[in-house]
Amino acid sequence: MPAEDNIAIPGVPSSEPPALEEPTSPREPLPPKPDQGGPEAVSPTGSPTGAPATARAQSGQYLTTAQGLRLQDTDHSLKAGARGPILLQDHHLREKITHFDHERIPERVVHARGAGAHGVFRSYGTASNVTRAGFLAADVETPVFVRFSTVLGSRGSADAVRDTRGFSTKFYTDEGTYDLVGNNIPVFFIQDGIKFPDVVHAAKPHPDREIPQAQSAHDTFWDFVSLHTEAQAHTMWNMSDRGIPRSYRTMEGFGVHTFRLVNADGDTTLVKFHWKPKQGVHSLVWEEAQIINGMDPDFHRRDLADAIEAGAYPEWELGIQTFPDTEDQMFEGIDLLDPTKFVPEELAPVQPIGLMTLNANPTNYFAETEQVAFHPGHLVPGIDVTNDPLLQVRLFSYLDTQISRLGGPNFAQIPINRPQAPVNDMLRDGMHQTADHAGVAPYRPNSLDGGCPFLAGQDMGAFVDVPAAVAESVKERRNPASFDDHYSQARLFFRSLSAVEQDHVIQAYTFELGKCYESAVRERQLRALANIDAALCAAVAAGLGMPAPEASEQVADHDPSPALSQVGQTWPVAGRVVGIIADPSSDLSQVDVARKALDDEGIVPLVIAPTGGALSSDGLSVTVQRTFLTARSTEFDALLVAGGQHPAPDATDGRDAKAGEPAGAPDPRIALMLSEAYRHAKAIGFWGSGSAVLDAAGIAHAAAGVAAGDDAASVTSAVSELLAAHRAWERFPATGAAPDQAS
Ligand code: HDE
Repeated sequence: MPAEDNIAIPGVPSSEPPALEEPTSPREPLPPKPDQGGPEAVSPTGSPTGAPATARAQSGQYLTTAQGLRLQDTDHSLKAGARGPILLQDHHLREKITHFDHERIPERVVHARGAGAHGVFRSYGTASNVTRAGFLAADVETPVFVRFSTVLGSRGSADAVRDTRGFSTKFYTDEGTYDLVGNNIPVFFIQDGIKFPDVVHAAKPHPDREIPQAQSAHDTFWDFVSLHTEAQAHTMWNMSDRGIPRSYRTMEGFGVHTFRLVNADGDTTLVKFHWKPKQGVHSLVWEEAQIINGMDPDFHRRDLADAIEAGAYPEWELGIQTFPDTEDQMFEGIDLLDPTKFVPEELAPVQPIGLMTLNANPTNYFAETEQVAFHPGHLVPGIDVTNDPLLQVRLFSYLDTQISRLGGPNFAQIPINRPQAPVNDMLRDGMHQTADHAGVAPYRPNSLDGGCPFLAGQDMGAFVDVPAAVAESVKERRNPASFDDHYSQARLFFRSLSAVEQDHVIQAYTFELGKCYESAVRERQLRALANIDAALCAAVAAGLGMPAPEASEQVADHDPSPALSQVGQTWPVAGRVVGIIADPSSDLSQVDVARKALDDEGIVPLVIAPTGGALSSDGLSVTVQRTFLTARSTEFDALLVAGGQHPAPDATDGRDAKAGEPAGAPDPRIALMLSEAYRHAKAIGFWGSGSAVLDAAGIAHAAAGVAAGDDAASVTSAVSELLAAHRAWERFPATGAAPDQAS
């Protein structure tokens, strides 16, 4: 093994390297990998079992049936002779195939595609004045499981699609499990949950051909959101860079609804929850996202797991915006019960209340990430709901959906869903009951089981519904008038973005509407844009080749919120991925300097060379992680060029179309990689013979975001600085659509 291989590259499949030949000596199952964790070992009713983590999985050295019977053969069915028919008596075959036939469960109707991780939440105690939730008291540590997701796609769909992302957190608190089931966008499509099936039917693939998968760029989606104009604020966020996050690690999270906190004195405060990523908020470029979806549909899932495996634990600060619990539940003219509205941070600052660190990958995707069941109604004392009509419907929906998804009412007993607080619930029997309940009296009051379980008072940690007043009213299907403003916050969001971000929004609308077949749908959406921002509408209309309509409504102007822009700051670089392009002519000592410098900063260095194996010269050897065939620019946040002039042996367009014309030096795939990275505003650094490679790719040495130098150390440090700003947007002039550009 090369000496410098002490730099660990994430992605290792197993906890021990495999032998070349099939192992035949019986031994115990391998332990989980060091980066993996699992649900706490508690009984179905929340009692600690003390069992070691490995006891969760398979045990014993030999293959057995589900009943523990050891088997001698699992490759041949029991047949009437070597060429004869299979016998029905083959109990092992029937058990194996029957179980396989039922391996799949219904995927989530929305948020089917997800990735999960374990972690811990440490509370600062700064929320103790507004909530009596025990896990929010000072310095309390609570285990968490988080599931990130896209909304629209099926379970096997691509990660880097334009979509909202789910951000669900399960806090296993001492007072019962608390779920914060949020999104990466603080506003939602609809104001009343009764429309949820409609918006989802519109956004999912068309029911006749079942296309397009995991996309909003189609007629039914834009038909719905242009008719239900309350959806315009959310779609504006979707069309912004927030719709294509760089990573789950670089997303904000929002509880969306307003919740009601209650403190020890019974005082109530209205709040909105925010997750702020320590890694910063970053996004992909649309072309990059499209390439990723082909090259690596698991991009976000892999990124999360690799970062945790590499020890670059993602962190988010939980924060709250607080509002007085007034009778009208309004704040600065914003209706706090309208989930299509957010409150700008400039009006109500986000106050940090704790830090979440994700530090372990799931041991088994299905057992944990697929079977985890979130529910906005999983509350703890000190956190209560409001009358937001979207939240109210969710309070019904999430329990109900698990019954068909997880096969019955006992899903809370699945290990990942087990509370880590004592459970004594009088719920009995049902499909998949795994608790062996003792006693004869699952009812209250009783005397036969000694009266147990007893009711707790508030002083004993009971959840007590806030006695919130309900105004005298009539039964009716109607929204309050304050829900009528559908455009002012879409405008506020758009006008808060920098010019480069506005350019992306214009392009996203033009792309999505350009994919719609019906011009009536496009035109109707343009009418909505006309009410949001005339310059935006004009730019999109120009791209579509359609006239820009006039605004039809007077829309209130709000002050922009600079906090909404993602650009203009610097962020930590740990967990990013840098590709180092090298070939046999590269100075390997310099390549090694770059690798070590990146590793020291927590950045993952991947060496890209003409062929696999290792590059060796002068007694130095560097392991190759990617070849010119397997690498694509999209995997890297930045590129360092330490060579690449030598075309690989497979650089012929017959073998790899990417290696097409012009053939020769440097390998055309390196030129492609560099030109993509350049277009996607990524940092590029080079030294030595890298200079000729940049020339061949047509990249100016002095271009913005390009770092040149004589040695790897200085170039790597310059690239790391560029990475901290995420992208070199100044490489391209941005026009944006400032309001004064509107005619
Ligand atoms: Fe969900 N949503 N939702 N949703 N939602 C589900 O629950 C639903 C809404 C969100 O990682 C389902 O267990 C209704 C808003 C996330 O397991 C289902 C309404 C927000 C996840 C459901 C909403 C969300 C879900 C599907 C309108 C952001 C993934 C499977 C009233 C605040 C959770 C499941 C995970 C999942 C219903 C609106 C976020 C069907 C009826 C608003 C992150 O119950």
